[in-house]
Amino acid sequence: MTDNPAPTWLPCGRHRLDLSYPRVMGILNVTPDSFSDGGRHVALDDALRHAERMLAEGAAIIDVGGESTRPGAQAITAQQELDRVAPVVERLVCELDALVSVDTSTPAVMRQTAALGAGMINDVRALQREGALEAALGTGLPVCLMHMQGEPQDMQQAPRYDAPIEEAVMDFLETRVAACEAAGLRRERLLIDPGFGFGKTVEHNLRLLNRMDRMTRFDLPLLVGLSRKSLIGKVLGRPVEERLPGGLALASLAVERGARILRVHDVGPTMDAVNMTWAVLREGCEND
Ligand code: 9MG
Repeated sequence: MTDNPAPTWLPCGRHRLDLSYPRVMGILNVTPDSFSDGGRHVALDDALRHAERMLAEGAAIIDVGGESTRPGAQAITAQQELDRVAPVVERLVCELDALVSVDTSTPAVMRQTAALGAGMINDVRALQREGALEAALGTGLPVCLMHMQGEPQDMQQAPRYDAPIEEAVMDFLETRVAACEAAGLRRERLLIDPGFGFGKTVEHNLRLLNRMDRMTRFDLPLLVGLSRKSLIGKVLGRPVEERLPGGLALASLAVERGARILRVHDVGPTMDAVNMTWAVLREGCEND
């Protein structure tokens, strides 16, 4: 799709992210109804401590989200989202000097968190909300464009596609990358994500991961989120708190299929899985 190889360094505000090897992004949900950490990190100090631990365990990025995107989640206002996210971003940047990604589709949140020092935008709606493209462009930050069919409220109601899932996802991402470039967003600032669990059945998710190596044709960094997702629950019959081993298997496979950023809840164990997988793929070890 392009003659340019995927960039090795991603400029993220004051940070430069080395993507010559796979990196881990720690999830920091600041939603009262988060599906996996059930609002435990809503208190600011708790959120900071949790982020500090993820950084100590090796996370390169902290992804802060104030709007739940779990199936069935209800929409919130821009002000509610800002009230949840902005104080956390500010403290992560000032106190921990963290590379913060903001999980948002809301233009005002993109603008204001960028002004507070956020280094990346993670948009599950791939900048399709009104004003989002312009807002992202104005920040100068890299943006992760994710595939989602439908909206969180209804996306899991019998999702179906007219084309094989990997083709549908790649067509969508190609269109969004082209729209971003046409609006002036530089390709070097874009990342792509197939959006596991977003408007997809278990079969869609399994097939998409198995064929994900095809997405490296974009020559854009590939970000994936598989941690604790219902796909693991459905295949293995595990509740959310017992999905780590399944998630590590998927993380390892994702790296083998070309993922460069893994968005996860359990940073320490994922670092081991990723580093072990990477050592095999490159037949070497940093500690030699
Ligand atoms: C916010 N969020 C939840 N799941 C996600 C996923 O799989 N990818 C990205 N980029 N963001 C996600």
